[in-house]
Amino acid sequence: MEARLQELQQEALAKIEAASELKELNDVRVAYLGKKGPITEVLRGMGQLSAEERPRMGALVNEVREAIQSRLEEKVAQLEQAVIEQKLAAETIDVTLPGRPVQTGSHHPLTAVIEEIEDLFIGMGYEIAEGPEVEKDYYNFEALNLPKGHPARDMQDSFYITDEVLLRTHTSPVQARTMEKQGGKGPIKIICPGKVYRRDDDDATHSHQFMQIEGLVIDKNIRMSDLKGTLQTFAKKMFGDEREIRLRPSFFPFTEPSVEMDISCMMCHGKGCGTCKGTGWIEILGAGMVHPNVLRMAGYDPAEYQGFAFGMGPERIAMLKYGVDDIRHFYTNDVRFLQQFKRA
Ligand code: 2U9
Repeated sequence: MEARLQELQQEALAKIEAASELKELNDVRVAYLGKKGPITEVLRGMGQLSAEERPRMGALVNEVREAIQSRLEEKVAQLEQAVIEQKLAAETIDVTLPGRPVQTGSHHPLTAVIEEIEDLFIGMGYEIAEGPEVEKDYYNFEALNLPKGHPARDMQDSFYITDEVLLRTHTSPVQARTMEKQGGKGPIKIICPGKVYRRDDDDATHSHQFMQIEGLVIDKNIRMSDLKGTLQTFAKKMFGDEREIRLRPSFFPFTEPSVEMDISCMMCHGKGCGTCKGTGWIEILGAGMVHPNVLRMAGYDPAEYQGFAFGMGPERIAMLKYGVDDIRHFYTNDVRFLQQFKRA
């Protein structure tokens, strides 16, 4: 019986050593320490022993059980620790690795320029006004001193929907609507950004759809000097404090006098280069004092109120700012073009 117990203990300990899974250890526990196990069988045979033998054999059985149980507990703890360590190793993060760049979007270059211009004028006290892109002929032309028959109204230059409705060719109708809404009373200080449409063949500098930002200031005692100061401030904030501006006489039906504003070339500082076509100056926008006819048609008395207005094309400004050579890049959504403008 003693030899059997020693044999069982060796067998069980050998299986415990060889076990690599917790389940195997459980199988050993059930096989050797369970009610149906060989040690319980030995215990059943204890009845044949003498009274002197029984206590010694009983103690031996307990020693064997103890030896197997404690080795099982050690091995279970060992395997459980190994599982934890495997898990930790698998989940270990090397914090010294460089971070994965997060794919972020970025503003479209045109949006960035429009928002920069809007912020500049909002900082100067202007409000943003918007209006319909499908516009009445009256607000797009007549209210802007462009009566029927005026050459600027030629059908081939505009997308007419009906004789009286068209896609607006500038954002000036928004200013005309705002003046009319004011009923000829009170100051106005707005900028009007938005899409405009011209019936034009697209090429590197022309698009049938493009953006415009126009501005309008109406108040008492508004002078040309107010316009010049505003344009100079805009030019310096937008293109650099060292920029100079010059105003050249021009003509627009809705302003009198009308001017075109140039800024000194930021590439050659006035010497002459490709960007400024050798002139040292770059045309940025058109402007002028609001024509009295426009004031009157909107209900303002030109003897009491005066105003100035300006208009610019953000695509042209973006092309200058970013060195873009074809206006169509702004509209074809080519990722190769757009991703060059990712946030720095
Ligand atoms: C009202 C009165 C006057 C808006 C003006 C310009 C000059 C101008 C063009 C520049 C390039 C449009 O983007 S562009 O093609 N615009 O030069 N626009 S003054 O004058 C107004 C507008 C509304 C009631």
